[in-house]
Amino acid sequence: MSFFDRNRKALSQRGIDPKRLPPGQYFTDRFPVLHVGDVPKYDDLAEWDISVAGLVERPLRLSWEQLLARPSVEITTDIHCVTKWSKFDTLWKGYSLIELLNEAGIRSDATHVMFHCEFGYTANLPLADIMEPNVALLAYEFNGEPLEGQHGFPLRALVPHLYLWKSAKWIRSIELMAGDKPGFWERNGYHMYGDPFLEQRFWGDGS
Ligand SMILES: Nc1nc2c(c(=O)[nH]1)N[C@H]1C(S)=C(S)[C@@H](COP(=O)(O)O)O[C@H]1N2
Ligand SMILES: [Mo]
Repeated sequence: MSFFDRNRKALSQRGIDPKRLPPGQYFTDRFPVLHVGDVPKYDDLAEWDISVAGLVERPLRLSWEQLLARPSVEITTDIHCVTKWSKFDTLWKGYSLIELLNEAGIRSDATHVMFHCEFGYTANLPLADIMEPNVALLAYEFNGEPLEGQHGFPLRALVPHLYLWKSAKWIRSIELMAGDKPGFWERNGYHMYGDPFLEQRFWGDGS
């Protein structure tokens, strides 16, 4: 039996439905760290802000304090990385992404969003994917603790139904766009959408 088969079997023994593990994935209790480039350092979050730009009625900029003052939501969810690890029942706290976009007023011609992060990392996804409340967060806590620097402190996107490269760490701006555009990994061989259950890892993988 292969590593992947043994791993999937171990899931049932833990009482977790193996259907929750997408094809080609293994589960882990660790929380691997993956990114390109450096981890940004913030001496003073008074300098930090998050903005909403592009096809919105009222471009918007919030300070760290303003973001924290808004009602938070918590979600427990499974996460799936294209490098084949998945993690079950992770707990995140943050601000509902769609609430922030609605506050800015989504224009009717907007169809996609682009996340913009420190050092130029970007990730794209359809707006339709995040219209429901609490499917995507701007997360600042993981398992009850502030995000660690390497996992995105102070703020990361969390879009758990897509491969984790879409969950952009160190996010600073969200751009509303008419039509889709590739982000960092999407320009470098990864799938434009990235559904883990359809194994949309790379360009040309099934839709
Ligand atoms: N800003 C930024 N966000 C990023 C990345 C990155 O390189 N830069 N890598 C992505 C990828 S490929 C993955 S798998 C996840 C990993 O998140 P983790 O390090 O918290 O496990 O972050 C995503 N978010
Ligand atoms: Mo990744």
